[in-house]
Amino acid sequence: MKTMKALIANEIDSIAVEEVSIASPKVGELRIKMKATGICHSDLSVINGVLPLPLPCVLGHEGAGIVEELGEGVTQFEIGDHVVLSFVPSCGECNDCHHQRPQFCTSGSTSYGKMIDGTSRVFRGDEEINVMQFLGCMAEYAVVPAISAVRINKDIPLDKAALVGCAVMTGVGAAINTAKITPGSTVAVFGCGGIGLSIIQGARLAGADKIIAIDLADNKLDMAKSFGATETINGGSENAVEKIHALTGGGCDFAFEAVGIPALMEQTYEAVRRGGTAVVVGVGKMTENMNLNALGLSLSGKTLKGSFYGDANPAVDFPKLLSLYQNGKLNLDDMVSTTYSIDEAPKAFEDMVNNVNARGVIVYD
Ligand code: CXF
Ligand code: ZN
Repeated sequence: MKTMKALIANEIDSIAVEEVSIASPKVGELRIKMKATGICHSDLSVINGVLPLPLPCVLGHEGAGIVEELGEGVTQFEIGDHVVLSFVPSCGECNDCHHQRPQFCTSGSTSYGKMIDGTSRVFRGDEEINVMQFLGCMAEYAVVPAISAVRINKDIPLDKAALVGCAVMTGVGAAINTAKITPGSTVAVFGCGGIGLSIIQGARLAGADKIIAIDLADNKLDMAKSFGATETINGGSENAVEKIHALTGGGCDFAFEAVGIPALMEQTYEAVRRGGTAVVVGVGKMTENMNLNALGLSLSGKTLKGSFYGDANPAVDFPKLLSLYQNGKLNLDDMVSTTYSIDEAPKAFEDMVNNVNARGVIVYD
């Protein structure tokens, strides 16, 4: 057992940085010395109950660190390897993994909040603490399934690399893998958080001609421009759908929803031209539904798609994104707008709610 600080959601709307214990890795697991953890809206969704996870739970699902201990049977990693963590363990053996859909691997589906074998590694006294997405990496250490880790080059700064574990993979992947944006396309992105900004970067990489960013916060729209948006719309003071139609001559080719709000999902669908593609990336509430006109879907010939984890194969796509970063094509430096210590994690969440950052990142010694 090792003691460590971790950010724990104890009950709905109640978080605390606490000292807890973490056990050694078991068969097929790794202990990671965390170096950086991004703060994501999905962590907030666990805190406020939108994502119903068993509590108490160590938050964190977007992280990077260094392998410090190998569990029995682990041969694919060495101590000292640098890794980015994937929030879906991909076993490589199930039906979905065999069909190039590792983002839908079900290896952990019966042990949510625990490790894949259904037991915990994190303890507060005798009490078992859950972890988010088999990671719980908003902590000084994390014990994770080896199939949740992807080795990366040691010369990549880990605070930048961490973002590839969620926001950047989800966003760039939605643009490139899910929507398959083609050069010269017109694109609209609703919501300019870490995922929306990454969709904008993905659209830029795919050669989109117009990239229209929509948000309620003007500082987010300024950030959107710096990552590649060519026009911006403040959805609080303008009718976004009308303006997108005006800017694109009747609707854009691709539109993305990156917030998780049904009304915005509907606007995303309305924003695309006939035959265009609307992609929902935002994670909404289980209790809410979006409305589609029953006549319109067929007559408009539009495609409506969901996108989970950027339709990624983490083992292949994480290194690709990091190579784009190293070659100056993907801007991760400006995505990390503020770093915090683990003790400052509650402040980092406040800043996220107040739209302060492109991404806030917790860094560890
Ligand atoms: C989420 C999706 C639901 C599980 C946690 C991660 N994606 C992005 O934050
Ligand atoms: Zn996330």
